[in-house]
Amino acid sequence: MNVEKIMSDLEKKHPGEVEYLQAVREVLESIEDVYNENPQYEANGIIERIIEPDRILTFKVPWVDDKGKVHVNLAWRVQYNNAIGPYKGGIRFHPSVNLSILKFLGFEQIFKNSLTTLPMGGGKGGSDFDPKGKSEKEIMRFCQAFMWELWRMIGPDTDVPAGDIGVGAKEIGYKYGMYRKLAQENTGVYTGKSRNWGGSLIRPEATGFGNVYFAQEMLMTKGETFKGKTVIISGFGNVSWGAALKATELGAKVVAISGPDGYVYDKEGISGRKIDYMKDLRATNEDIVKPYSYEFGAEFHEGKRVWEVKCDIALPCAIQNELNEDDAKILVENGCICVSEGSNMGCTPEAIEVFLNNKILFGPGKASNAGGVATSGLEMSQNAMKLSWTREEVNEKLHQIMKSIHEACLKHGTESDGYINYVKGANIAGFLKVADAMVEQGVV
Ligand code: NDP
Ligand code: 2IT
Repeated sequence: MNVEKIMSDLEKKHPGEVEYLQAVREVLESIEDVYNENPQYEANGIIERIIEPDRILTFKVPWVDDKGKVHVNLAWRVQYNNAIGPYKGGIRFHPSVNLSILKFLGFEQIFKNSLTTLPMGGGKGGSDFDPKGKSEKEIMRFCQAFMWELWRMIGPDTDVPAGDIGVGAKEIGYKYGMYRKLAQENTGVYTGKSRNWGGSLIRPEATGFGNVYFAQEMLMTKGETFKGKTVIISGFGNVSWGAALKATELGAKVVAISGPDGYVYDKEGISGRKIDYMKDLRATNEDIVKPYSYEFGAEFHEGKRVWEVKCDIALPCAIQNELNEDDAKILVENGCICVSEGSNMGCTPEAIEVFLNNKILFGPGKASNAGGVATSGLEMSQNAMKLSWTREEVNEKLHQIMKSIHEACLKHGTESDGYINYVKGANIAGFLKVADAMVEQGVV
């Protein structure tokens, strides 16, 4: 495999799709050796077939605001690869959403879903709709209009969407309601559903819990635990909330969370009621973290980056490329021993290089944040069986899955000096299962 040649051809075909190209390059660089050692992959054109999505649906979403004004947003569903199961992946509503971002997310999702041990293919979707400042009714009308188009493409055994940034339980409710009406069926086509109509316990917490479980496994390779550690987290949404909850439960002290407006530093630790408050803050749809500082008398650092706070463990849980090379250097200088991504591609390639060069523990999102989609997979199983598992059962299964993902990373990512390169490990383990399935099923 000639990575540079593949990348330069891809850049010509998809100019300007920077996030997509970044995600593909990282995977290709990791799997190059394994690919070359297995000629059946080249013979079956696996790279050419895996880097392009199976299909992309692009559609417009016309909707009417509370004042009667008509708006039109763009939306997409990227069905990337279904070699090991139905297309599976979240829907993101954010003004920055474009095809490059959805392709990067869909591509990552193939390998992440493969790592979960469950039969799920990769997909992603979303719209450039901005939920910030929208009323409840506007959000409902937008979700309904979005589903009006998307429902044709999805189904419990073809493509199963879920949430992501800007799409939580409320939006999933509105979308599922419209799907049910149009498709005239009540199946498990969406995950992240409410408990009363087919949702799984633990799904809201799953990404954050899974990230902490994964970090816990990484720490154990160094004889460390969360107990007594200082933790910083970016974001204050669903993923950050779950991570704060579990890290605190394991005896760590979470001292900072952040928003696009800056970060909050709470030296007493963000625990108990303060963690619940994160959900209220996100629910305001204003996307600012500052009010936490009035509510609990903590410091607010306007426009500052949370990575400057001294910590043992850092959990990026907001958005792609949110932690750059300079941030990584500051973290390492401040003695940080572990970085585990809740966000997808949260760290830039340069930041990852700093972590790997300094041989600190680094968990890449496709391994460390796989707990969200893994629990979606468990929700699909419960829906198919028409029953629901207890909180303990789901949590135990999630914990086991995160341990097995960690094992897979160890198997494929341990270097000759004993350092575990989790980026390489996750990419290789995720790739092999899908590539083998594609070989076994022929060129389709
Ligand atoms: P959030 O509700 O937390 O939204 C993330 C927010 O990050 C955006 O609204 C964005 O704000 C904000 N942001 C941008 N820059 C910063 C910053 N410097 N500090 C803090 N926030 C910032 O979303 P989720 O909790 O659902 O998702 C968080 C991440 O986790 C995403 O990367 C997502 O892809 C990933 N993830 C989510 C899963 C899930 O099940 N929900 C599963 C696996 C991964 P603005 O709008 O102003 O740009
Ligand atoms: O990035 C992700 O893994 C998600 N947003 C969750 C996907 C899912 O189908 O649960």
